Amino acid sequence: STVGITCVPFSGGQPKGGVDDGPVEMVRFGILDQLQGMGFKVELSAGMDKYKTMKPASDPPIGTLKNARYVSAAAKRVSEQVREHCEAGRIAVTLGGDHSIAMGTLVGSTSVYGDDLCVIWVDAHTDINTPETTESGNLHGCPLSYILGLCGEIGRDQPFAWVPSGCVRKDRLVYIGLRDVDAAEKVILRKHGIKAFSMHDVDKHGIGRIVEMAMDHVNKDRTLPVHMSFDVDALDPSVAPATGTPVRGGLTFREGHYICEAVAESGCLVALDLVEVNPKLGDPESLRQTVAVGCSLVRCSLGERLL
Ligand code: DIR
Ligand code: MN
Ligand code: MN
Ligand code: MN
Repeated sequence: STVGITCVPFSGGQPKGGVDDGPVEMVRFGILDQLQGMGFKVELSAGMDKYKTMKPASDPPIGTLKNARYVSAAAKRVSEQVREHCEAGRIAVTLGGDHSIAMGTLVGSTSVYGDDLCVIWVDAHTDINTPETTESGNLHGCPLSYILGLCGEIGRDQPFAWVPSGCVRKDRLVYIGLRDVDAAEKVILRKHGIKAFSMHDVDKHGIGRIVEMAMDHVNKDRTLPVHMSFDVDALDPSVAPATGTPVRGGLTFREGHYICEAVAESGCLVALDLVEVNPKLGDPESLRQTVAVGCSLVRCSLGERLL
């Protein structure tokens, strides 16, 4: 089978430079060859450098939102590249870039798989602020509010009018790894009954049980297509230090890999995002370690086995 890779060197959804170098570092580390070595045909989306040139000359804040036009243009292009992969029956793997690009990956995958699509969001954060609730104004903290159709007026306006609001069903989203959720986001989760497993839940039940419960929630019969969006900051900073918003108390190396292995075993994965690797943060060893773990999570999600 074929893997369709989209590299998105984009950092406009948050203030720290460097996360736009994530994809090129993962490619330099050998992710394409590694996937070929696993027996996949690898199809790489063309024109990744174009993302660097999409910044509009003028992009004043919309409410508190920063770089809204830039984020919108990049995410729209991502959605087209991911859609092409999904249409061709490839597993769409998107290498970020900050997590705002998931607005594009999910529009791309749902445009092909419709509202059957299940989303497993692995992250320290919920990324579900609306344009009304975001305190930071950073769009990497907001993609899911657009996708689920939770935004008020500001969100439905330009430049994001191209996002089909509500393209993912609220009962087909599940989180794993949470430990840094804004007060307003907690209200949103509760109000809409969105299933979420925090690090407390991982401690309590163990990662095996958590992944099973997460799958049972969104995909009881294991027949629906799954899109996993993996923010590397879900891992503990001791495992993945080179990321923009590290939070203590995260997933261990094995817990992160277990999630990917279990998703691979389900046979349901149609799309995968690996985001927020920032090679500019930290020393060379932190960088190497984070890029290596990012590549390894991608391989495991695509079925690399220990035995
Ligand atoms: C915070 C942090 N909830 C925000 N979010 C992060 O800016 O909306 N997401 N770091 O990855
Ligand atoms: Mn995060
Ligand atoms: Mn983020
Ligand atoms: Mn995130």
